[in-house]
Amino acid sequence: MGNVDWNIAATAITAVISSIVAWLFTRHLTKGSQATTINALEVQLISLKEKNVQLETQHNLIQKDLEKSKVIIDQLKDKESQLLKIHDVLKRAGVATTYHQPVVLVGPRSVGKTSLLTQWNAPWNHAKLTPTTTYKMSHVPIHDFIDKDLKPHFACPEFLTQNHVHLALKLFDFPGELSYQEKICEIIVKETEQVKQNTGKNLGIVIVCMFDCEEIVNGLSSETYKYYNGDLFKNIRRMISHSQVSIDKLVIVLNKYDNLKKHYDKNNINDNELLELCIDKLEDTLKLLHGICSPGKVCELFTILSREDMIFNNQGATIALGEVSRHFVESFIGANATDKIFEHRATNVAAEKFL
Ligand SMILES: Nc1nc2c(ncn2[C@@H]2O[C@H](COP(=O)(O)OP(=O)(O)OP(=O)(O)O)[C@@H](O)[C@H]2O)c(=O)[nH]1
Ligand SMILES: [Mg+2]
Repeated sequence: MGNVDWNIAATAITAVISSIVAWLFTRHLTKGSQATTINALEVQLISLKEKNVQLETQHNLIQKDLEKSKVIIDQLKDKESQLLKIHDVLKRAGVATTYHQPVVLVGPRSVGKTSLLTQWNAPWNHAKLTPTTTYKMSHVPIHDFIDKDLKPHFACPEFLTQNHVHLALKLFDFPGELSYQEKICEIIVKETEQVKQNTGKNLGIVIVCMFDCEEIVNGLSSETYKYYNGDLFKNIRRMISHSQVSIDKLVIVLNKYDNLKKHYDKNNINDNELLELCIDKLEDTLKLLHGICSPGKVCELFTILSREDMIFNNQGATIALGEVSRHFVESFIGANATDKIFEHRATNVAAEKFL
């Protein structure tokens, strides 16, 4: 019994000692791993502290940027309200577009080309005229209207606004000398191209052929015949066949009617008869213009354009203006509205000479 107990006690003691040794060993091991963990945590802590410092620095920078952004936002808000005001003004102001009908005044010396131009663009100018020495271009306003389609504003293209359309003549006056006919041809070609391009319409040139109609009394002067027999009209015909020019209207202006009338005062002949007589007498010269446009585009009228006694004596300048403008204005606002603006028409007796 005593032996058995001792064995049990020895076994128990051995187990207890083993457990103690194991516990001590484990404890030793645990202490080692805890130290490692602590070290790792300390390293992490240091790095987190560094990160914290970095984040704080970043935070401060962002804070500063935010302050700056707030200032910029306030400035942009001011700008926005300014722009809205400008938009409002632009919307009400609209844009203006000007289109020009090119018109050339041709004829020999002293028939009254510059007199017609002056009555159209500066009728208040009564100064004495001198022969034209070089060609000159002037603008003559003919009609303004507001387009039914809105147009992008040039200052802010996404903004559609009212389009105020101005229609005007681009009027060319030349010295009445043969040598200038080459220049006239050059201008006709250039202007035909430009009017089509600028308007996007199938438009052309208007030619005003001027005559001193008193010449029919004694037969046309050789200067007049030579002028209309010059290269100008031959070249125009050639250029038309090459589609380089197109003529929308030919207005025959029989100027100095006051002088002509004096010769027929006693003959009891009315204006229409006198006009037919003139066209007959001009037949040979008008034949030189044959083919530059269709008969339907030809018209003629008497004018008195002298500056003396201008208010009471003048005749025809307004009708002539209507005739040079009519086709052009019609292409923008239609025939009915155009007829209301240019009520009076010239006659087209000369058309038969163009058949
Ligand atoms: N009696 C009369 N004189 C006119 C009339 N029209 C113009 N004149 C005069 O004729 C002269 C010549 O007129 P202009 O207009 O200079 O003639 P133009 O065709 O321009 O002449 P150039 O420039 O030399 O080619 C001027 O003295 C005008 O006052 C008219 O209807 N009747
Ligand atoms: Mg002149």
